[in-house]
Amino acid sequence: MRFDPPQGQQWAMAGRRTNLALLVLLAWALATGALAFAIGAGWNRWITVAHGAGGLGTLLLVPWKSVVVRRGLSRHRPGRSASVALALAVGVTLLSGVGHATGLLRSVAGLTSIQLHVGSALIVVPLAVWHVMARRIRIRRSDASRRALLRTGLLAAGSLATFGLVEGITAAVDLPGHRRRFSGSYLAGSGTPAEMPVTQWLDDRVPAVDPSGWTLSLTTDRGTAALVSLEQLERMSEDVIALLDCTGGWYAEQIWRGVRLDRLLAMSRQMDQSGVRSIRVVSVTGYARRFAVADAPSLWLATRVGGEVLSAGHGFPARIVAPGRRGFWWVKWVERVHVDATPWWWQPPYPLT
Ligand SMILES: Nc1nc2c(c(=O)[nH]1)N[C@H]1C(S)=C(S)[C@@H](COP(=O)(O)O)O[C@H]1N2
Ligand SMILES: [Mo]
Repeated sequence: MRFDPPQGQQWAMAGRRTNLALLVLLAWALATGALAFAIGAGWNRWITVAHGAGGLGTLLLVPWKSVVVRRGLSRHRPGRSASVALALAVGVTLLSGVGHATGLLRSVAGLTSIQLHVGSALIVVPLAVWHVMARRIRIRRSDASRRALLRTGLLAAGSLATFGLVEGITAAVDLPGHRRRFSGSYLAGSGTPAEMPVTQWLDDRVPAVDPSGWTLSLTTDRGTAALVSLEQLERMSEDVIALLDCTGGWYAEQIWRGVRLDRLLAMSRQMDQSGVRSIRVVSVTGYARRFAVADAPSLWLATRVGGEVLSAGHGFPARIVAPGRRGFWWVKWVERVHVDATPWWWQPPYPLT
């Protein structure tokens, strides 16, 4: 004869599974979201699909989670307000994510929906860590059973279907979100640099660079290898059509004019050495990114866009043009190019300022 556990215990088990599934979905959304910011290539489409499905999947669990929440609230445990804050932050993250994806909500109170999305997600992380510590989920052998696998498969299929539904509606009603790039970004000022947004990664400010006092320093660990004037740069420049795709959620293609980095390095024999592994491009403001030396032939130091000298906001006098990379690689207001033996990946995955 089968033994049926009493109602309460059955619910406790369902609750435990719901919590575990939510935790996995949150971790999944966080990982895919971070990855989507890192990738500029076309296969980023699959990451954004995985990200959207993971996020929307949490909605499928709301009926079960609401039972868990009701039971939890009735027990008056400490940390209740932190749990409510977590729920709110998750809600804001979901709303702003869907708002951006559909185009129904592009900005709130001076913040773009992406800024809101990332900001609230970063609030979710510590709260979720606390929540899991305070309300421990015990992992059981049965979590890896065939039944559990089946449930996981159902949740994954349901999440993808929900994502497909949102995408389908967006397309059918022709919401703005239908005309986004694979990265999820919206078109903004292609071919018209003046209409392209001026964006900083975090807290950088547009500096006023005096062209008469500006020279580009090419440096190695042993010191300055060469100084390059703006006129010299201009003389070595060529046109390159490249698309800037900001993680803030917009993109634009422009005709840039700049010097290819491998040709720039070739100006000094000290720069072009065999032990050199990476190129660190440093802004007047201190903002910097490191590139693999092997990538130098597909990177440019640009002085012009759309035939005109760069505006202050867009990086005057010189900025990196990095086709196929997300916007935060396109260092503006460059004053120094440094080469050394450090591997390119020896840097935070995203800028810290
Ligand atoms: N020095 C510096 N360069 C920077 C940034 C920054 O904050 N500081 N932001 C980057 C980011 S996130 C983007 S999307 C592009 C935006 O370029 P734009 O302002 O010319 O559109 O610049 C990049 N270069
Ligand atoms: Mo950006």
